[in-house]
Amino acid sequence: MKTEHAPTIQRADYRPLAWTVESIDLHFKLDPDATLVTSRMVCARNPAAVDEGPILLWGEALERISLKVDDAALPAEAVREADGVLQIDAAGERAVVEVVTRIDPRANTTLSGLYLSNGGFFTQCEAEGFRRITYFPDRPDVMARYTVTLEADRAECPVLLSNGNLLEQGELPGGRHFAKWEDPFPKPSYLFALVAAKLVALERTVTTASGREVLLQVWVEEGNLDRSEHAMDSLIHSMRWDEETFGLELDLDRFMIVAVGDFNMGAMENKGLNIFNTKFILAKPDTATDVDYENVESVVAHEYFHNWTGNRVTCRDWFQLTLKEGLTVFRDQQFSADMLARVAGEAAGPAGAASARAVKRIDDVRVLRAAQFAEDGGPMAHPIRPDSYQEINNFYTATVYEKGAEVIRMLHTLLGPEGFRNGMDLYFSYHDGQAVTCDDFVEALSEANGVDLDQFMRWYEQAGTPRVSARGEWDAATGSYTLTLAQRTPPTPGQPEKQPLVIPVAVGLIGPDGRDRALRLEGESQAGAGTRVLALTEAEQRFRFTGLDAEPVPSLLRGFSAPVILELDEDDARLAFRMAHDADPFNRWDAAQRYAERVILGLAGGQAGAVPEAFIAAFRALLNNPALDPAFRAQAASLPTESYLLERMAPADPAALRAALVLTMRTLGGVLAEHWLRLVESMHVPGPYRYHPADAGRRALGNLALRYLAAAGDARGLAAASARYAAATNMTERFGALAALVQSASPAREPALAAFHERYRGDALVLDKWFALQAGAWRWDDAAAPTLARVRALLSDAAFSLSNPNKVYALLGTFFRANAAEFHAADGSGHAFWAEQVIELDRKNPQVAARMARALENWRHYTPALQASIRPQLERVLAAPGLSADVQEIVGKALA
Ligand code: B3K
Ligand code: ZN
Repeated sequence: MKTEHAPTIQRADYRPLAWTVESIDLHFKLDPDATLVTSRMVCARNPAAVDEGPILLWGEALERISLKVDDAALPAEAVREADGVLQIDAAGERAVVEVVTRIDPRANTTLSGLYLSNGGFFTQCEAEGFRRITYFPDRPDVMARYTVTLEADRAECPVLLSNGNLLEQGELPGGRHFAKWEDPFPKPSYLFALVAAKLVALERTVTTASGREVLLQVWVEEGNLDRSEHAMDSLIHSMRWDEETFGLELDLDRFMIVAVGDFNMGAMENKGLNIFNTKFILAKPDTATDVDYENVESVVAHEYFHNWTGNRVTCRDWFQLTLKEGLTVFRDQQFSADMLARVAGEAAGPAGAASARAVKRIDDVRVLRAAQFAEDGGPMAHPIRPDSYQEINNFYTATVYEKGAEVIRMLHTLLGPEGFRNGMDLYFSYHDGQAVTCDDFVEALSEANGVDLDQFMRWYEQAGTPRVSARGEWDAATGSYTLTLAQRTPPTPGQPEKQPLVIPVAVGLIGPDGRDRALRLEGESQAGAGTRVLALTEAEQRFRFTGLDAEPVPSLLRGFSAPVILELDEDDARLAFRMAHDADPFNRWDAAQRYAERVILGLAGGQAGAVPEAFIAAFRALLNNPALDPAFRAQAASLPTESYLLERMAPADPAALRAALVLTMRTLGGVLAEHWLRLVESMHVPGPYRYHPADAGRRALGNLALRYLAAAGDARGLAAASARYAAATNMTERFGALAALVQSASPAREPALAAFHERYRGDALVLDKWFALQAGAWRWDDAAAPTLARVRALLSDAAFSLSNPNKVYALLGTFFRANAAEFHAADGSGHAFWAEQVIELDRKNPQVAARMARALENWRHYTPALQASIRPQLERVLAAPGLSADVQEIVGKALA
C-alpha cells in the first residue's frame, strides 16, 4: 500500500527505458505465507533509448533476498533503491540479472500481484501488479519471453497453470510437484499470470480456420462444472466470430480460462490464461439470469478478443489504455449484436435482426449515459487518452472503455465496415508484436482508407460530452428543409476551451405519414436512402435537403451515431409521433426516453403534479404494439436510469427525483394495470429454460410488468409475483418476481427474501443478488425503515465479507451508486456511512475503496444542503492516516 503523497504522472513525460528485457525465467516456490520468487532476466540495452542509464526495476511490497548481475553479487555502490525503483549500473550490451524475492500471498488483501483465494494462488498484474511479485521494468513497453516453473504442495494445489504451453511436469520430494510453462510470444509483464489451486476443467478441442487443433479449458472449483458450459460455448463463438469478421485466429495450442471468487474487476486477458471473476463464468438456469448469461458471453468474448487487440499489439504506456480497451469493447459489442441478430434473424427475418441489434445498442447507450456522461461532467473528466494520472487503476473508466468504444464506432461509421477492416489489417501488419500508441492505430486506419483523420484525433484529446444542437427550417415554396447543426463541448478540469470535433450525425426525415423520405442534399442529382450520415466538423453547419413533399420531422443521431447530448427542441406531440413512427428502432426508444425524462423532471421540479395523459397514451401504444418484439418493448417501457436523470437535474435533488419516479411508476402501473396483467400471462415462457434472446425478451417484459404492478400496489399483480416466485423454474423468473415484491410495500417481501436466502445459502454469486436487491430497495411505504439500516445490518450477515469485492460491489456499491435517494438521506447518515466504509476498505483493498469513493465525486451537482453534508465526509476521508494513492486521487480531485 502506498502511503506517501501520490505524484502525478504525465503522458508527455514518456521516455523509452535505457534497458529492456529480452527473456525472463521465473521460478515460484509457492507457499501461502512465504513464496520465494527467483527471476533470471536477460536484460539488453534498448535500441530505442534516447539516453544511456541504469537498469530500472520496479518493486513493491517485496522482501529482497538476493541480487546478482552476470552471476556475481553487486558492489553496494552499483545498486540504489529510490521510490520503489531499483537502479542497477551495468556495462556492455547485455546483462543477466538474477533477483530472489520473498512475498506473502496471504497478507495480500489488495488482490493485485500474487494472492490467495479459497486456498488457491492467483495473480492479477494489470496494471502494475507484477512489481508486487518481483523486481522488473514493469511497463507495457517491455515485451519479454517468459518461462515459468511453479512448485507447490500437490494436495493443496493439484493444478499448476501459467501462460502458453506446458513443457513438463513432475513430482518433487515432500508431497510437492512442479510444472514448467513457456509462452512463445513476447509479452508485457501485465499479461503474466499463474494459478495454483484445486480446480477441475471443462475441455473441448476445436479446429481453427487454418486447420490447427487447439485445446480449450474452463477451470472452475469442483462442483461448478455444470455452470461452465455457457462460458465454453461463448469462447467458441468468439473464436469463430473473430475468424470470420477480422480474419484473426487463436495463436496458441491451448487457451485456458480460470474462474476465481475473489477478483477486483470482471476478468483479465493474460496471454493464454484468462482469469475471470466467477460472476462472468458460472451460469446455470437455476442460479443465473438472462442478463448474467449475456454478460458471461460478452466478457468471455472481450477477454478473448484482447488476444489480438491488447496482447499481440499492446500499449506503449498506460495513457494509451483505450487503444486496447475502447477497441476491444467495440469488438465485443459488435460480437454480441451479431450473435443476437443471427438468432433473431432466423426467427423473424431482417426486421427481427434490426430490432435485436437496437436492443443491444440501447443497453450499451444506457450504460454510457448513466456512467460516462456523469464522469465527463465531474472532477474526474478526462479524454479517452488521459494526459495525467496519479493512480492508473483509477483510469479503467467508463470514458476509456465505453466512450473509447464509441470513438472506434464513429471510425467504423465514417470508414464503413470494409474500410474499417482494411485499416485493422494494416494496423496488424505494421504493429504485430509491438507496444504502440493510439496515433499508430488511427494512422493505420487513415492510410488504409486514404482519409485525413487529424481532426478526428481531437476525440482522443478533449474531455467532456459534446452538445449538438439542431434547428430545422421548412421552406414550403421550394420543398426544402434546412437543418442547422451546431456543436460545443463544455469546459472540463484543465481544458477551458474546446475545438470542434468530427461528429457523424445519422439523419432521417420522417414525412407526415410516418414514413422516411428519401434524402437528397442540395446539389445532388439523386435521392439516397432514408438514413444518411452527415459529418459535422465545424462549430456550426447547414445541410439543405430538397425535393420534399411536406415538412418532415427530423430523426437525428440515429443508432446513437456519436457520444453526444442532442439538444433538439421537440414538443410532446413530436416525441409521441417519433415514438410511434421513427423507422430507426434506437431513435424510437430514444424518443420514449426523452419524453419520459421530460415528464419525470417536470414532476421532480414541481412544474407538474401528475403524469400527463398524452404521455400515458404514447407509452401504452408502444407497450402494446404487436409489431415490436418483447425485448424492444421492455426497453421502451423502462424509464431512464436514476443516475442519468440526476445528471440532467440542476441542482441534483435525489429525494425529489425519487418521489417523481415513484409517482411515475405508480401511475403507469395503476392506469395500465390491465395491460400489465395481460403481459404477465402472455409473456410467460413455458417449458425448460434455454438461453435464447426471444425467450429472454419475453421474460424481461413479463418481469417489468410485475415491477409496475407491484409499484402500484396492485393486489392481482402482487399475487402474481408471489405465485411466479413459487413456481419459477429459473433464476430470471424467480429473481424478477422477488425484485417486484421487494420494490413494493407488500408484506410478502420479507418472507420472500428469507425464502430466497434459505434456498441459496452457501451460493456466493446468488447471495450477491440478494444483497444487491436489498441495498437498492426504494421505500414504497412511508413507514418503512431507511435502507441504510438494512445495509448496516447486512454488513454483519454471515455471508458478507469486506474482503470479497463482489460482496462489496453488491451491498455497498449498489447502495452508493444505485440508490441515490436513500444514500443521500437528508440527515447525512449515508454520507457518514460512506466515509466510514471507504476508510475501512482502503486498508484492505485500495482499488475497491477507490471505486466506492467515486460515488461522491459529483457532489457539487447536488443541492446546497447535501453539499454541506458531503464536504466534511470527503475531508474526513482525505485526512485519514495512510490513505492510498487510489483514494487520495479521487477524493483530492473531488475537493479541488
Ligand atoms: N484489462 C482488464 C482490466 C484490468 C484492470 C486493472 N485495474 C480487463 C479488461 O478490460 O479486459
Ligand atoms: Zn478489456
